[in-house]
Amino acid sequence: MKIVAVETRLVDLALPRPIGTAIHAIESVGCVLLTLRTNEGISGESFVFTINGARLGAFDEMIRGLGQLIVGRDPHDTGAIWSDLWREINPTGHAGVTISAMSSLDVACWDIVGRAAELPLHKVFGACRDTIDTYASSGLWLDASLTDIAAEASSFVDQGFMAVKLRIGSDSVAADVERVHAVRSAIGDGVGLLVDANQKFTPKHAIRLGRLLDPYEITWFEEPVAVHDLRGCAEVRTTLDIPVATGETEYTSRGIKNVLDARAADIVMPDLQRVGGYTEFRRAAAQAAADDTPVSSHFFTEHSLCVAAATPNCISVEHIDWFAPLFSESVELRDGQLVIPDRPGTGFTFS
Ligand code: SMN
Ligand code: MG
Repeated sequence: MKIVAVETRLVDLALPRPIGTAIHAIESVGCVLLTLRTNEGISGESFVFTINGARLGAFDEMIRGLGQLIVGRDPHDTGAIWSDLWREINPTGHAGVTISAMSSLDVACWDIVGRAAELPLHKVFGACRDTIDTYASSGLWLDASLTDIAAEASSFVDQGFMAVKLRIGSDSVAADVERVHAVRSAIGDGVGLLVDANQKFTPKHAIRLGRLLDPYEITWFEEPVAVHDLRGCAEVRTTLDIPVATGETEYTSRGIKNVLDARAADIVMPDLQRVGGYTEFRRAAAQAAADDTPVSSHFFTEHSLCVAAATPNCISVEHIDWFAPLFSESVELRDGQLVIPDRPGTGFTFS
């Protein structure tokens, strides 16, 4: 089997309303949709995105540029393709746009592998489970009022979610405690509550806030400090009783290794686009397993399900509905868990 064509399409998905985190103002997500075609009529799909579609053309150019290098290759050779592209990108660097492009090529190759074998990818990788825990993440934004986040949290519980993620990152500690209080009161004691600061805090601020959040049974405190401050993140983690989760902003298994080596996280959160597709997700997760550290996937709900289902130490998949319009199939929530699709490849096809 040989790859014969690399096709991309650019689409912009508007969010239902503009939203804010501690570091993002988001109106839409611009996506590059990739289709790799083979000489046997089987094709593979994947996508990468940028917030508000910013500089999306650079991602498209990088995907098509690197994609030309794998035309003529057998998509089953994901290991060799990864290593060859890794050498090729030395001048542009092993992060950012280049790794995002490699991620998309890797995921599309694996999709072909699954489709050619007529197997869902978790069965190809080595399945561990057919459902996985999740949490509602398409809401509870930092720019929403206390009344709105309480109502939104209740509606997630009504939809069947057993956990929700609240964005924090207010200037005052008291304001964030109020937000947590409002959501905990709305969802009751039996539902998981995660908080995500999107790197807003200094270690001291995060520790002060974390101590005050102790009574609220927080599942994890995500990205408490700047991504480069692994020492600060480790300080937050060792000082607080609340587990610390981080890793979505790291590139490749090397980035995740740095987090593990710094003892900066109780849970690492590889993001399919930044970690480098399924090939690097599995390497990152294996390193975390050797370190007795669980992983939880960031974004990419649809495309993370298969790899999460084949990762023994994966504890959950983030549920974000932004990319649902891209696909003909929908993710299924059953008893508060996501069902791993039994369809070939990633289990999702572009609509
Ligand atoms: C997040 C990242 C990017 C945009 C919105 C929200 C957040 C998450 O960090 O983990 O979902
Ligand atoms: Mg986050």
